[in-house]
Amino acid sequence: LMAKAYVAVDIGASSGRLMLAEIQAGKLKLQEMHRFKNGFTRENQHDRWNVDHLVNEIFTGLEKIKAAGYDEVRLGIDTWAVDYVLVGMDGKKLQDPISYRDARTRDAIAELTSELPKDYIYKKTGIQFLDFNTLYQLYAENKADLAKTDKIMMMPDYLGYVLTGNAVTEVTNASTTQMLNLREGLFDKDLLKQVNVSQEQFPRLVESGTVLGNIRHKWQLEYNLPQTEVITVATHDTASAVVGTPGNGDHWAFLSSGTWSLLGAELNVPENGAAAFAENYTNEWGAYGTYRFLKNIMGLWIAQCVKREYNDKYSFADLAALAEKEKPFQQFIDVNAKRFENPTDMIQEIQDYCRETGQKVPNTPGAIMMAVYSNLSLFYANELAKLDQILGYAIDTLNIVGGGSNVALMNQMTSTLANIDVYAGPDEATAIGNIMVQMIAEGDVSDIASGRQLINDSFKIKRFTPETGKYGTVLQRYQDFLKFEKGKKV
Ligand code: LFR
Repeated sequence: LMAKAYVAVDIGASSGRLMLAEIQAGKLKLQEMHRFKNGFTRENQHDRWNVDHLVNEIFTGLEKIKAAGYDEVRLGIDTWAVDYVLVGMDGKKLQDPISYRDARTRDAIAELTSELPKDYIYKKTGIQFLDFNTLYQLYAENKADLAKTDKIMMMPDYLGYVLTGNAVTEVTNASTTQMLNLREGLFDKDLLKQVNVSQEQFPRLVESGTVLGNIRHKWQLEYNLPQTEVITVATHDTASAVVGTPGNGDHWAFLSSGTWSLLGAELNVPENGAAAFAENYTNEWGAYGTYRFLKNIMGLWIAQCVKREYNDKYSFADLAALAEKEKPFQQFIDVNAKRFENPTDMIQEIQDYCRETGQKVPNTPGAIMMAVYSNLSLFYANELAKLDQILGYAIDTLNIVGGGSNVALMNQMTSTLANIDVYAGPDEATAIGNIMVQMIAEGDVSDIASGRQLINDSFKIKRFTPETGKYGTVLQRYQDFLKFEKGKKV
């Protein structure tokens, strides 16, 4: 008898993959079956995702899995958050969905919060203010399109809907809309009203780990697919990444390092007091009643843009090797400055930033990448210090997962700057977390704690320890720099 096979469809802003997992001899075995590119393109005045392409790639991946001899699989889908598809009365999408990096929401926070105050929204939702939250996207949405909308489906829910014909709104991702009420556990009526959307326009809310249904017969006829049961996992990629992070003890922090760097801690009770509000920390809902208390940091997006602007002449490994030859901390950069969110030319933007702040301008690929890695590491260390303060205990280890966990240079710098042990890996934590929720739903793994133990036993995790004192007062000086820069823009 063949072991049960599980498939994670994990789609990020820059790439997607289908990973196949099985438990063999007490270990989780993971295989990449298909990988494809993702990205938004400018169409009809907006930056849009090509969702039909994503659906096709899922079918291609499933065909490869069938060809490899798997006749029956479970499947879960996770993607980035906040973006949604408007579905009309005929059950079809009205248009290709607009990316959260599109400029349409630039002034939306200011406009909406002039009507409903920020602290009021934060108390209700516990969600950080990011201008691309679904709340502001819906606020900026074309009113005629919204009126034609039967259902608003979050990205992974939409993909699940296309596959099975069944529509739900899964909570880990729905929480990133900044429209769920923490106390009631439902969409908040005031916030819905503020953006002219009715509760009925969202498919019913479900927890992660529920069965969505079998893949439609029509797709089975059109493609050569295995028999596939879709399970609604923790559909927000970051929620899956945290499930897939094998933290130890009670005081670990996670850093999910991909297009974004999501740094924070897993909590059982949300932390939406004054300090969390002041530092714009978020309480996204996790699987099994947990909260992802974290902050979004610009992350490898900066590196992805730099790589693309060098026409992909260098791989990420090449870029890291070039950076290693440079001196760290040659300039301070607020990596979370808005200007880095979607610039026309990232390299130019970094150079302009350094020029405008009177610092050395990096000119070679190595120097630019060292500036990026140095400042991401500084930013992480600064946020770890804030986490200690807000949570009232000392974080003792940082688990870095995702593609960024392969950058040893950054792992080591972060460990030294923050003066804590860093555990790096697994790099496919998101797919692993996706699969873990399926395995728990199917009874193959009993709970999240044993799931994390299984991850610890199955994957190589590297440890980095602080080289105490090596960088002197650089973190302190970086913190002063950030304060100074913040004070400038009033
Ligand atoms: C990471 C992520 C973040 C979310 C951002 C936008 O891929 O899902 O958690 O804030 O993308 O959706």
